[in-house]
Amino acid sequence: AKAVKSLPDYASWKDADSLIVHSANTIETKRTAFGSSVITPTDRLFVRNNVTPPKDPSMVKEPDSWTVEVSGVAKPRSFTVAELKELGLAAVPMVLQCSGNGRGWFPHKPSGTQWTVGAAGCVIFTGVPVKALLEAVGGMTDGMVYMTSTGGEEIPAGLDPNTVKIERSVPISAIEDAILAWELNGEPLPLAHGGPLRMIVPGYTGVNSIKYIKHLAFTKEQSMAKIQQTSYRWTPVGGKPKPSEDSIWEMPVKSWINYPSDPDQTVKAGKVQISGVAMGGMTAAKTIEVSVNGGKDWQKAEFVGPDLGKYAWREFVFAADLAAGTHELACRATNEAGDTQPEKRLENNRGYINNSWRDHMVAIKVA
Ligand code: MSS
Repeated sequence: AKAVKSLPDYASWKDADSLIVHSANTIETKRTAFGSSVITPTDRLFVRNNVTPPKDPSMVKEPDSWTVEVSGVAKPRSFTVAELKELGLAAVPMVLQCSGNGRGWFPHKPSGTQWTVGAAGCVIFTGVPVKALLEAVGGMTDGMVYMTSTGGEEIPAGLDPNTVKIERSVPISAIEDAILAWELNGEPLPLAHGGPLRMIVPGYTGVNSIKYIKHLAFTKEQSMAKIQQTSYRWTPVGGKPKPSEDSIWEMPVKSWINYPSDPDQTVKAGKVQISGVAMGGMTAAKTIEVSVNGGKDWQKAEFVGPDLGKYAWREFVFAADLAAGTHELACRATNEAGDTQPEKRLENNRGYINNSWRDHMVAIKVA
Protein backbone atom coordinates (compact mmCIF):
# COMPACT_ATOMS: atom_id res chain seq x y z
CA ALA A 1 0.00 0.00 0.00
CA LYS A 2 1.11 3.55 -0.76
CA ALA A 3 1.99 5.87 2.12
CA VAL A 4 -0.70 8.47 2.73
CA LYS A 5 0.72 11.92 2.05
CA SER A 6 -0.74 15.04 3.60
CA LEU A 7 -2.01 18.09 1.76
CA PRO A 8 0.58 20.73 0.85
CA ASP A 9 0.26 24.16 2.56
CA TYR A 10 -1.27 25.96 -0.42
CA ALA A 11 -4.08 23.36 -0.48
CA SER A 12 -4.37 22.69 3.27
CA TRP A 13 -7.97 23.99 3.19
CA LYS A 14 -9.05 21.06 0.97
CA ASP A 15 -11.11 18.12 2.20
CA ALA A 16 -8.41 15.49 2.74
CA ASP A 17 -10.91 12.60 3.04
CA SER A 18 -12.12 13.24 -0.52
CA LEU A 19 -8.67 13.34 -2.07
CA ILE A 20 -5.70 11.19 -3.01
CA VAL A 21 -2.47 13.13 -2.51
CA HIS A 22 -0.04 11.73 -5.09
CA SER A 23 2.51 14.48 -4.44
CA ALA A 24 2.63 18.14 -3.38
CA ASN A 25 1.74 19.09 -6.95
CA THR A 26 -0.72 16.34 -7.86
CA ILE A 27 -3.92 15.81 -5.88
CA GLU A 28 -6.77 13.64 -7.19
CA THR A 29 -10.48 13.53 -6.29
CA LYS A 30 -11.57 10.08 -5.08
CA ARG A 31 -14.01 8.37 -7.44
CA THR A 32 -16.49 8.07 -4.58
CA ALA A 33 -16.25 11.80 -3.71
CA PHE A 34 -17.70 13.60 -6.74
CA GLY A 35 -21.21 13.75 -5.30
CA SER A 36 -24.19 13.85 -7.65
CA SER A 37 -25.02 17.57 -7.83
CA VAL A 38 -23.10 18.34 -11.06
CA ILE A 39 -20.73 20.92 -9.55
CA THR A 40 -17.59 19.62 -7.88
CA PRO A 41 -17.06 21.42 -4.55
CA THR A 42 -13.84 23.46 -4.67
CA ASP A 43 -12.43 21.73 -1.60
CA ARG A 44 -12.71 18.39 -3.46
CA LEU A 45 -11.41 19.61 -6.82
CA PHE A 46 -8.16 18.07 -8.11
CA VAL A 47 -4.92 20.04 -8.31
CA ARG A 48 -2.15 19.68 -10.84
CA ASN A 49 0.95 21.88 -10.98
CA ASN A 50 3.73 21.20 -13.47
CA VAL A 51 6.16 23.18 -11.33
CA THR A 52 6.09 24.50 -7.76
CA PRO A 53 3.28 27.06 -7.47
CA PRO A 54 4.06 30.66 -6.43
CA LYS A 55 4.86 30.68 -2.71
CA ASP A 56 3.58 34.13 -1.77
CA PRO A 57 0.03 33.74 -0.44
CA SER A 58 -0.38 37.55 -0.41
CA MET A 59 -0.75 37.56 -4.19
CA VAL A 60 -4.36 36.44 -3.82
CA LYS A 61 -5.11 38.80 -0.91
CA GLU A 62 -5.69 41.75 -3.21
CA PRO A 63 -6.67 40.10 -6.46
CA ASP A 64 -7.85 43.36 -8.03
CA SER A 65 -4.31 44.71 -8.22
CA TRP A 66 -2.84 41.71 -10.10
CA THR A 67 -1.78 42.72 -13.60
CA VAL A 68 -1.73 40.93 -16.91
CA GLU A 69 0.08 42.22 -19.98
CA VAL A 70 -1.70 41.92 -23.33
CA SER A 71 0.27 41.89 -26.59
CA GLY A 72 -0.14 40.98 -30.24
CA VAL A 73 -3.03 43.45 -30.39
CA ALA A 74 -3.58 46.92 -31.91
CA LYS A 75 -3.11 48.68 -28.55
CA PRO A 76 -0.87 46.54 -26.31
CA ARG A 77 -1.10 47.39 -22.62
CA SER A 78 -1.48 45.85 -19.22
CA PHE A 79 -4.69 45.50 -17.24
CA THR A 80 -5.33 45.09 -13.54
CA VAL A 81 -8.02 42.62 -12.54
CA ALA A 82 -10.07 45.63 -11.39
CA GLU A 83 -9.89 47.03 -14.93
CA LEU A 84 -10.80 43.68 -16.45
CA LYS A 85 -13.91 43.61 -14.29
CA GLU A 86 -15.17 46.73 -16.13
CA LEU A 87 -14.96 45.06 -19.54
CA GLY A 88 -17.45 42.23 -19.31
CA LEU A 89 -18.69 39.26 -17.33
CA ALA A 90 -19.32 35.63 -18.18
CA ALA A 91 -19.84 32.54 -16.02
CA VAL A 92 -18.77 29.28 -17.65
CA PRO A 93 -19.82 25.90 -16.22
CA MET A 94 -17.26 23.41 -17.51
CA VAL A 95 -15.25 20.30 -17.02
CA LEU A 96 -11.68 21.03 -15.95
CA GLN A 97 -9.74 17.87 -16.72
CA CYS A 98 -6.03 17.09 -16.81
CA SER A 99 -4.69 15.80 -20.12
CA GLY A 100 -3.35 12.79 -18.21
CA ASN A 101 -6.61 11.83 -16.47
CA GLY A 102 -6.92 8.04 -16.96
CA ARG A 103 -3.17 7.59 -17.44
CA GLY A 104 -3.17 4.91 -14.75
CA TRP A 105 -4.73 2.43 -17.21
CA PHE A 106 -2.15 2.66 -19.98
CA PRO A 107 -0.38 -0.72 -20.01
CA HIS A 108 3.04 0.70 -20.91
CA LYS A 109 3.06 2.69 -17.62
CA PRO A 110 3.77 6.18 -18.99
CA SER A 111 5.73 8.47 -16.69
CA GLY A 112 3.61 11.00 -14.83
CA THR A 113 0.86 10.81 -12.23
CA GLN A 114 -1.15 7.58 -12.38
CA TRP A 115 -4.54 9.31 -12.31
CA THR A 116 -7.66 7.21 -12.78
CA VAL A 117 -10.81 9.39 -12.97
CA GLY A 118 -10.16 12.10 -10.40
CA ALA A 119 -8.01 14.61 -12.28
CA ALA A 120 -11.27 16.21 -13.35
CA GLY A 121 -14.16 18.20 -11.97
CA CYS A 122 -17.13 20.22 -13.18
CA VAL A 123 -16.93 23.80 -11.91
CA ILE A 124 -18.08 27.33 -12.73
CA PHE A 125 -15.42 29.88 -13.61
CA THR A 126 -16.40 33.55 -13.79
CA GLY A 127 -14.45 36.31 -15.52
CA VAL A 128 -14.19 38.49 -18.59
CA PRO A 129 -14.63 37.04 -22.10
CA VAL A 130 -11.37 37.24 -24.05
CA LYS A 131 -13.47 38.67 -26.91
CA ALA A 132 -14.48 41.64 -24.73
CA LEU A 133 -10.85 42.21 -23.80
CA LEU A 134 -9.86 42.10 -27.46
CA GLU A 135 -12.44 44.77 -28.24
CA ALA A 136 -10.90 47.02 -25.61
CA VAL A 137 -7.45 46.76 -27.22
CA GLY A 138 -8.57 47.28 -30.81
CA GLY A 139 -8.43 43.61 -31.83
CA MET A 140 -5.55 41.30 -32.71
CA THR A 141 -2.69 42.27 -34.96
CA ASP A 142 -3.17 40.83 -38.47
CA GLY A 143 -2.00 37.29 -39.07
CA MET A 144 -2.13 35.96 -35.52
CA VAL A 145 -2.88 32.24 -35.29
CA TYR A 146 -2.54 31.36 -31.59
CA MET A 147 -3.54 32.66 -28.20
CA THR A 148 -0.56 32.21 -25.88
CA SER A 149 -0.81 32.45 -22.07
CA THR A 150 2.10 32.62 -19.63
CA GLY A 151 1.91 31.53 -15.99
CA GLY A 152 3.13 33.72 -13.14
CA GLU A 153 5.61 31.28 -11.62
CA GLU A 154 9.04 32.71 -10.98
CA ILE A 155 11.76 31.33 -13.23
CA PRO A 156 14.71 30.19 -11.08
CA ALA A 157 17.89 32.13 -11.93
CA GLY A 158 20.32 30.37 -14.24
CA LEU A 159 17.73 28.23 -15.99
CA ASP A 160 16.72 28.57 -19.63
CA PRO A 161 13.18 29.95 -19.20
CA ASN A 162 11.87 27.75 -22.02
CA THR A 163 12.68 24.62 -20.05
CA VAL A 164 10.52 25.58 -17.05
CA LYS A 165 8.13 28.30 -18.18
CA ILE A 166 4.44 27.33 -18.07
CA GLU A 167 3.25 28.81 -21.32
CA ARG A 168 0.67 27.31 -23.70
CA SER A 169 -0.64 28.29 -27.09
CA VAL A 170 -4.09 27.33 -28.35
CA PRO A 171 -5.64 28.00 -31.78
CA ILE A 172 -7.36 31.39 -31.93
CA SER A 173 -10.68 29.64 -32.55
CA ALA A 174 -10.60 29.01 -28.77
CA ILE A 175 -11.10 32.76 -28.22
CA GLU A 176 -14.80 32.26 -28.88
CA ASP A 177 -15.53 30.90 -25.38
CA ALA A 178 -12.32 31.63 -23.45
CA ILE A 179 -12.39 33.85 -20.37
CA LEU A 180 -9.90 35.36 -17.95
CA ALA A 181 -11.32 34.16 -14.64
CA TRP A 182 -11.07 35.52 -11.09
CA GLU A 183 -13.84 33.47 -9.50
CA LEU A 184 -14.42 29.72 -9.01
CA ASN A 185 -17.75 28.30 -7.80
CA GLY A 186 -18.80 31.69 -6.42
CA GLU A 187 -15.63 32.43 -4.48
CA PRO A 188 -12.47 34.39 -5.31
CA LEU A 189 -10.15 32.09 -7.29
CA PRO A 190 -7.75 30.45 -4.81
CA LEU A 191 -4.03 30.31 -5.56
CA ALA A 192 -4.23 26.52 -5.86
CA HIS A 193 -6.50 26.93 -8.88
CA GLY A 194 -4.71 29.87 -10.47
CA GLY A 195 -5.78 32.95 -8.53
CA PRO A 196 -5.77 35.90 -8.78
CA LEU A 197 -6.37 35.47 -12.53
CA ARG A 198 -6.49 32.46 -14.81
CA MET A 199 -6.93 31.75 -18.50
CA ILE A 200 -9.85 29.37 -19.01
CA VAL A 201 -10.21 27.54 -22.33
CA PRO A 202 -13.48 25.58 -22.11
CA GLY A 203 -13.46 22.20 -23.87
CA TYR A 204 -9.65 21.99 -23.84
CA THR A 205 -7.60 19.86 -21.43
CA GLY A 206 -6.45 21.46 -18.17
CA VAL A 207 -2.91 22.30 -19.22
CA ASN A 208 -4.26 24.89 -21.65
CA SER A 209 -5.92 26.87 -18.85
CA ILE A 210 -2.93 28.77 -17.47
CA LYS A 211 -2.97 29.75 -13.80
CA TYR A 212 -1.83 33.10 -12.34
CA ILE A 213 -1.62 34.45 -15.87
CA LYS A 214 0.93 37.25 -16.31
CA HIS A 215 0.96 37.63 -20.07
CA LEU A 216 -1.65 37.05 -22.76
CA ALA A 217 -0.24 37.23 -26.28
CA PHE A 218 -1.74 36.73 -29.70
CA THR A 219 1.04 35.13 -31.69
CA LYS A 220 1.99 33.80 -35.12
CA GLU A 221 3.86 30.82 -33.68
CA GLN A 222 3.26 28.39 -30.85
CA SER A 223 5.16 29.04 -27.62
CA MET A 224 8.81 27.93 -27.62
CA ALA A 225 8.40 26.61 -24.06
CA LYS A 226 9.13 22.91 -23.62
CA ILE A 227 5.61 22.36 -22.23
CA GLN A 228 4.33 23.43 -25.67
CA GLN A 229 7.02 22.14 -28.02
CA THR A 230 7.63 18.60 -26.85
CA SER A 231 5.30 17.89 -23.92
CA TYR A 232 1.55 17.38 -24.42
CA ARG A 233 1.92 15.96 -27.93
CA TRP A 234 0.34 12.90 -29.56
CA THR A 235 3.61 10.96 -29.52
CA PRO A 236 3.57 7.21 -30.37
CA VAL A 237 4.48 4.82 -27.54
CA GLY A 238 8.26 4.74 -27.20
CA GLY A 239 8.65 7.68 -29.59
CA LYS A 240 10.56 10.89 -29.08
CA PRO A 241 8.12 13.85 -28.90
CA LYS A 242 8.19 16.20 -31.89
CA PRO A 243 6.68 19.69 -32.28
CA SER A 244 5.18 18.48 -35.58
CA GLU A 245 2.88 16.07 -33.73
CA ASP A 246 -0.59 17.34 -32.81
CA SER A 247 -0.76 19.21 -29.53
CA ILE A 248 -3.08 18.03 -26.73
CA TRP A 249 -5.89 20.57 -27.00
CA GLU A 250 -9.55 19.59 -27.34
CA MET A 251 -11.16 17.00 -25.06
CA PRO A 252 -13.15 14.08 -26.49
CA VAL A 253 -16.45 12.58 -25.31
CA LYS A 254 -16.10 10.64 -22.05
CA SER A 255 -18.03 9.25 -19.08
CA TRP A 256 -17.56 7.10 -16.02
CA ILE A 257 -19.57 5.54 -13.22
CA ASN A 258 -19.07 6.95 -9.72
CA TYR A 259 -21.59 4.81 -7.85
CA PRO A 260 -21.09 2.00 -7.22
CA SER A 261 -17.36 2.19 -7.83
CA ASP A 262 -15.73 1.22 -4.55
CA PRO A 263 -14.14 -2.22 -5.09
CA ASP A 264 -14.01 -2.79 -1.32
CA GLN A 265 -17.73 -2.25 -0.92
CA THR A 266 -20.39 -4.96 -1.30
CA VAL A 267 -23.63 -3.71 -2.82
CA LYS A 268 -26.96 -5.14 -1.66
CA ALA A 269 -28.64 -7.36 -4.29
CA GLY A 270 -31.78 -5.97 -5.91
CA LYS A 271 -32.43 -2.42 -7.14
CA VAL A 272 -29.20 -0.44 -7.58
CA GLN A 273 -29.13 3.16 -8.84
CA ILE A 274 -25.97 3.25 -10.95
CA SER A 275 -24.81 6.85 -11.39
CA GLY A 276 -21.97 8.78 -12.92
CA VAL A 277 -20.96 11.65 -15.15
CA ALA A 278 -20.90 12.13 -18.92
CA MET A 279 -19.21 14.93 -20.87
CA GLY A 280 -19.18 15.68 -24.57
CA GLY A 281 -15.86 17.49 -25.00
CA MET A 282 -16.40 20.29 -27.52
CA THR A 283 -20.14 19.60 -27.88
CA ALA A 284 -22.73 18.59 -25.29
CA ALA A 285 -23.16 15.01 -24.12
CA LYS A 286 -26.28 13.76 -25.92
CA THR A 287 -26.87 10.19 -24.77
CA ILE A 288 -25.45 7.80 -22.21
CA GLU A 289 -25.65 4.02 -22.12
CA VAL A 290 -24.89 1.61 -19.32
CA SER A 291 -23.84 -2.04 -19.41
CA VAL A 292 -24.04 -4.36 -16.42
CA ASN A 293 -22.27 -7.23 -18.18
CA GLY A 294 -18.88 -5.86 -19.17
CA GLY A 295 -20.01 -4.17 -22.37
CA LYS A 296 -21.89 -7.08 -23.98
CA ASP A 297 -25.30 -5.39 -23.79
CA TRP A 298 -26.06 -1.69 -23.50
CA GLN A 299 -29.15 0.16 -22.31
CA LYS A 300 -29.98 3.85 -22.28
CA ALA A 301 -29.51 5.67 -18.97
CA GLU A 302 -31.19 8.95 -17.93
CA PHE A 303 -29.57 12.32 -17.42
CA VAL A 304 -30.53 13.84 -14.07
CA GLY A 305 -29.97 17.29 -12.57
CA PRO A 306 -29.39 20.58 -14.34
CA ASP A 307 -28.02 20.91 -17.87
CA LEU A 308 -25.33 23.57 -17.50
CA GLY A 309 -24.39 23.72 -21.16
CA LYS A 310 -22.07 22.02 -23.58
CA TYR A 311 -18.85 22.29 -21.59
CA ALA A 312 -20.29 20.93 -18.32
CA TRP A 313 -20.80 17.28 -17.53
CA ARG A 314 -24.21 15.73 -16.95
CA GLU A 315 -25.06 13.45 -14.08
CA PHE A 316 -26.76 10.24 -15.16
CA VAL A 317 -28.58 7.38 -13.46
CA PHE A 318 -29.50 3.84 -14.49
CA ALA A 319 -31.85 1.75 -12.37
CA ALA A 320 -30.46 -1.78 -12.45
CA ASP A 321 -31.62 -4.98 -10.83
CA LEU A 322 -28.49 -6.83 -9.77
CA ALA A 323 -28.39 -10.42 -8.57
CA ALA A 324 -25.71 -11.67 -6.17
CA GLY A 325 -22.32 -12.08 -7.80
CA THR A 326 -19.73 -9.89 -9.48
CA HIS A 327 -20.87 -7.42 -12.13
CA GLU A 328 -18.79 -5.42 -14.56
CA LEU A 329 -20.41 -2.00 -14.88
CA ALA A 330 -19.57 0.18 -17.86
CA CYS A 331 -20.93 3.35 -19.43
CA ARG A 332 -20.54 4.91 -22.85
CA ALA A 333 -21.42 8.49 -23.85
CA THR A 334 -22.22 9.99 -27.26
CA ASN A 335 -21.96 13.74 -27.92
CA GLU A 336 -23.93 16.13 -30.15
CA ALA A 337 -21.27 15.75 -32.86
CA GLY A 338 -22.11 12.03 -33.02
CA ASP A 339 -18.87 10.79 -31.46
CA THR A 340 -19.26 7.77 -29.19
CA GLN A 341 -16.75 6.91 -26.51
CA PRO A 342 -14.49 4.16 -27.89
CA GLU A 343 -13.83 0.80 -26.27
CA LYS A 344 -10.07 1.26 -26.55
CA ARG A 345 -7.84 4.14 -25.53
CA LEU A 346 -5.74 5.85 -28.20
CA GLU A 347 -2.26 4.69 -27.29
CA ASN A 348 0.30 7.46 -26.87
CA ASN A 349 3.61 7.78 -25.11
CA ARG A 350 2.69 9.99 -22.16
CA GLY A 351 -0.76 8.51 -21.57
CA TYR A 352 -2.93 11.49 -22.47
CA ILE A 353 -6.68 11.69 -23.16
CA ASN A 354 -7.86 8.25 -22.08
CA ASN A 355 -11.58 7.99 -22.89
CA SER A 356 -11.80 4.19 -23.26
CA TRP A 357 -15.05 2.90 -21.75
CA ARG A 358 -13.41 -0.46 -21.02
CA ASP A 359 -10.65 1.12 -18.93
CA HIS A 360 -13.23 3.02 -16.88
CA MET A 361 -15.34 -0.09 -16.18
CA VAL A 362 -15.78 -1.18 -12.52
CA ALA A 363 -16.16 -4.70 -11.13
CA ILE A 364 -18.71 -4.68 -8.31
CA LYS A 365 -19.50 -7.30 -5.69
CA VAL A 366 -23.21 -7.80 -5.06
CA ALA A 367 -24.56 -9.97 -2.23
N1 MSS B 1 -0.84 26.85 -15.01
C1 MSS B 1 0.32 27.19 -14.44
N2 MSS B 1 0.67 28.51 -14.37
N3 MSS B 1 1.17 26.26 -13.93
C2 MSS B 1 0.86 24.91 -14.03
O1 MSS B 1 1.67 24.10 -13.58
N4 MSS B 1 -0.71 23.22 -14.80
C3 MSS B 1 -1.75 22.93 -15.78
C4 MSS B 1 -2.91 23.93 -15.71
N5 MSS B 1 -2.43 25.29 -15.65
C5 MSS B 1 -0.35 24.53 -14.65
C6 MSS B 1 -1.21 25.56 -15.10
C7 MSS B 1 -2.30 21.56 -15.74
S1 MSS B 1 -1.39 20.34 -16.49
C8 MSS B 1 -3.55 21.30 -15.28
S2 MSS B 1 -4.26 19.76 -15.49
C9 MSS B 1 -4.41 22.38 -14.69
O2 MSS B 1 -3.69 23.61 -14.57
C10 MSS B 1 -4.88 21.93 -13.33
O3 MSS B 1 -5.69 22.90 -12.77
P1 MSS B 1 -6.12 22.83 -11.21
O4 MSS B 1 -6.84 24.08 -10.95
O5 MSS B 1 -7.07 21.62 -11.08
O6 MSS B 1 -4.89 22.56 -10.40
MO1 MSS B 1 -2.84 18.65 -16.78
O7 MSS B 1 -3.37 18.73 -18.48
